[in-house]
Amino acid sequence: MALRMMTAAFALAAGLGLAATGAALAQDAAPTTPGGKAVLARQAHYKDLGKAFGGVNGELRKDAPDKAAIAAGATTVKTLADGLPTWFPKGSGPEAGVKTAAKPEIWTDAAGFAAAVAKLQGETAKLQEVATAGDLDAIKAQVRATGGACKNCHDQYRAPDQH
Ligand code: ASC
Repeated sequence: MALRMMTAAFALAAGLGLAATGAALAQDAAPTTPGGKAVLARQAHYKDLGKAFGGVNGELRKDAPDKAAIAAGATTVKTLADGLPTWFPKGSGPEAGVKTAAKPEIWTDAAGFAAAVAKLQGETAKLQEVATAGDLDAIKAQVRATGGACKNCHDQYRAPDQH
């Protein structure tokens, strides 16, 4: 029950994240600076990440989850998480002139951010492993751990009013 509520909350968070991204894209002129372009690229990557993670959560809520779809989604999540450090080039913070929830602390506390990203990467690697193995209880537990790593980073490095 608690897990169901949590996965529903994650899916809701993912949906809200997509809506926020779409609004940001719609209201800003296309950026021309490298920093501004990096913000938009980053938002597209997070949209893909949220979609893949939300897809895994969606399968887990079904009576007969599609394990192949879960494994494929988990692989996408893991691959995106591995690339995440490249999504934050210097100049793609609030100074980019494009609406972004990325806090300056990502760059001023680079070691702390790197640690939070490493935590996510560790959890997503485990998620891919258990998803490939196919034990649904293990997958659900690891989805929770992965969501915790998402939240850990958001709590510290994402502006709270930009969900
Ligand atoms: C999601 C999503 C997030 C995380 C976060 C975990 O599905 O889009 O940002 O989970 O809500 O707390």
